[in-house]
Amino acid sequence: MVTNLPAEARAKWAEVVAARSPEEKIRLMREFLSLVPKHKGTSKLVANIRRRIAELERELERSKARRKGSGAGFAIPKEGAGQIVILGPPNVGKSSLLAAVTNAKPEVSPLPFTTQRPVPGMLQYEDIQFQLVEAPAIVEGASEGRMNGLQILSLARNSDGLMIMVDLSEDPVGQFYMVQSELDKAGILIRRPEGEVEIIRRAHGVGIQIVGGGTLADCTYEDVKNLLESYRITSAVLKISGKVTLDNIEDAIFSHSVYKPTIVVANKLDLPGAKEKMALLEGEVMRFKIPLLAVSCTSGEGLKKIGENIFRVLGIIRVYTKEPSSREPSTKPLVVKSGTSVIEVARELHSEIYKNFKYARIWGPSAKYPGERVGPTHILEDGDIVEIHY
Ligand SMILES: Nc1nc2c(ncn2[C@@H]2O[C@H](COP(=O)(O)OP(=O)(O)OP(=O)(O)O)[C@@H](O)[C@H]2O)c(=O)[nH]1
Ligand SMILES: [Mg+2]
Repeated sequence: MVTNLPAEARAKWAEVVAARSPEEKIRLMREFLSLVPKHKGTSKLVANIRRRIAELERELERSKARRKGSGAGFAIPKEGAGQIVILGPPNVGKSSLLAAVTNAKPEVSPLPFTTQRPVPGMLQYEDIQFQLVEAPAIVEGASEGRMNGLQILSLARNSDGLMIMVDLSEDPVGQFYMVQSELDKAGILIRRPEGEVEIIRRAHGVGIQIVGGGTLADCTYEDVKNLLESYRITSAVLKISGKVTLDNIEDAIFSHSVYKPTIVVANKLDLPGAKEKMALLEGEVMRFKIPLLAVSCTSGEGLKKIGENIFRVLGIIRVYTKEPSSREPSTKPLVVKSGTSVIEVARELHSEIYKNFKYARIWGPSAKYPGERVGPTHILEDGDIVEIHY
């Protein structure tokens, strides 16, 4: 890990963060690299910074090209209860799946690289919808910019979750690891890390605040404060979850790694030999502790389970709000993160309801009995009906 960087390097990093233009950032990152001693302990950091310099340089080139009028970004506006980006090598059946489970009508063809731009479609799951977005095929070297790789990876970075798709008539294990390693090189993790850290820098005056449900595993608040100060970060909010180490925090200063809830879908289960390959794939995907589904877009087998798996991996719940004066709750649920409390729902609804909150009545899975009266910190569950009194 990156501990024990010389003080000049830490100070230089503060300049990198403060830099206004990409050109200046690139120059300062190069200067930063020249101040980092090169050994095993810093090799990950050095690789990370080099990648970001390369990314910035490519971004600069792209924005120059855009000004000349060629090519646009891949961003798709989000809709529904979550945006899931479908990632996979050419020809695995991404368009076939999108056509089978959503309202979209993408082109399906035996030729590789048929889909050239992202295609969105809505998937109905019970009373909510997810937005699936088929990304153009991803290839080895995407994280270095091959075949629109950077745009595809930024689509993935901005999503709520990912579906990695592989082909059971090819080498599904190799395909899975190819996609996983390109994501990893782009700082996108598909396995939930033990501790998650997000550093939100604030202009002045908040000091170092630690928020979120996590705990510090091997350090005290003072240690964190001293570490951040050595990088001249004196005003920031740290959102932590899980068990967070000092190393995790130092990593978060440099890299903007993100975790994306992910499911793996193995397609073409109808073809010969698919079941044997599925068994091999299971052994590998298991190590990431993420769901794996076998499907066939041709026969339809397994497709029904997709909605439920997305729902579970996103870690969301549906809450139905009800006015005290009315008999029926809303038919459209409010979709919130699991672990959400009654007062957080009040805040989502209206600032008046939040400010004047008195108590709530609950029906459903989290209620001890129908109409249980609860306070602001009561944690809700999927399917709860909430009646807020204020
Ligand atoms: N046997 C079989 N063939 C399938 C299945 N799903 C898709 N295919 C075929 O696989 C080929 C590629 O399908 P597409 O859906 O276009 O694949 P894609 O991943 O969108 O491909 P690109 O957009 O080019 O990356 C087509 O010939 C499909 O008919 C399946 O479940 N079983
Ligand atoms: Mg396609």
